[in-house]
Amino acid sequence: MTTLLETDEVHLARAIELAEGGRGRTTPNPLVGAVVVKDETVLGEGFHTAFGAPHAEREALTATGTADTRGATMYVSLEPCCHVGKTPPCTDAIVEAGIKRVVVASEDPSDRASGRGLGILRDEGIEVVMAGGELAARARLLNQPFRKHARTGRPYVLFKSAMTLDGKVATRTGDSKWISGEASRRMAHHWRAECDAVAVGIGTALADDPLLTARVEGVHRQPRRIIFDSEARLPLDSQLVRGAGEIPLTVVISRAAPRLAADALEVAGADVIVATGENEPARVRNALSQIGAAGITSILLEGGPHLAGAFLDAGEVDEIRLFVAPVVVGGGAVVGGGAGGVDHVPPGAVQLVVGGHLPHPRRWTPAPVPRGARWARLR
Ligand code: AOF
Ligand code: ZN
Repeated sequence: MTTLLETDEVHLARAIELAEGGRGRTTPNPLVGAVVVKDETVLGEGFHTAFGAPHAEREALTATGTADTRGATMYVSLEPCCHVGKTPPCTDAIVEAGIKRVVVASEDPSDRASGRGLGILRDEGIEVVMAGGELAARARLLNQPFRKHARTGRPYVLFKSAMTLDGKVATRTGDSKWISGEASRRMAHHWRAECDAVAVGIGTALADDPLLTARVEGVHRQPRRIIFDSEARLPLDSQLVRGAGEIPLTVVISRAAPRLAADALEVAGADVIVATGENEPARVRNALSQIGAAGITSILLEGGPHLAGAFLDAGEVDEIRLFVAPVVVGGGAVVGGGAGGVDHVPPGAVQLVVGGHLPHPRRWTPAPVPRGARWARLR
């Protein structure tokens, strides 16, 4: 790690900002931004716009047009790649362009990267500078799903829930009217579209017959739906199963599930996976490994305190976002709403959304904690 000049920090911060432009379109690949600068003049900027599209480094170099890039510095939010994937190696493009210095905000933990590209650049006589501190933290924070998936093979889990002032939780999913207002509904639907998959337990699926799709303006794709259904009880005529042809559906069952029911779900178009393990947390981890192996890097976990509890026990909740509704439901039960409860958040009422990253022994959430974030300790 080397101390950056103030101008370096400005350009690197810009590269991180540019990376955001690809949000929701690059998965399972990371968000990456790059800037090419020579003699304090920005020659080109770019970011990775979509899965399969050119990498940020190539976009930025293309944007320099006819400018002479020899001797320039490249600022990039993620370590440049040196492999041939959907696109050729960025290290080749950097060398060909005559870049003499590369400033990198975060390392790429995936197997085919992990410093290899940086070594190649150094061998070519290019100065490589790794950022530390807040810029590095910001760059890593951009790509939490990519990073956890690369390190563990399991998807990043974002647990979303809603509760009242007196601690009643919603039984119903994102559309739940009695606890979520319109603003929180819209927000939650955007989160669905930004994740590779949305997961609920069978209890929620049976109670609500949900679609679990992202129904909000500006959405580019639908998440896979994942139902944790140990006994394969998901009805064949549920909306989830009926839509399985258009929007992928995974049903996670256990060995105890009746074979006939599991086969019927598969015939109806669902992907059925059998989670193995001695107890529920072990089965959650096993399911996540299988889901991760299928290329899912992030899951929005919705609905069902039971399922959320199993994920928490498994140590697999990475982030929590919680809507707090300004209503008091009363009554003794933990679960409120529905008959006898309030129907909706009063019009104009302010809803809070609080959240934070959970501490984890194998952190993909870096220190320091960026401004505005808070640790949430649930246990
Ligand atoms: C990106 N965009 O701007 C950078 C990436 O299959 P490919 O060729 O698109 O390669 C994807 C990998 O390349 C990705 O997992 C990451 O390790 C590396 N860098 N990826 O999608 C980019 N710079
Ligand atoms: Zn690349």
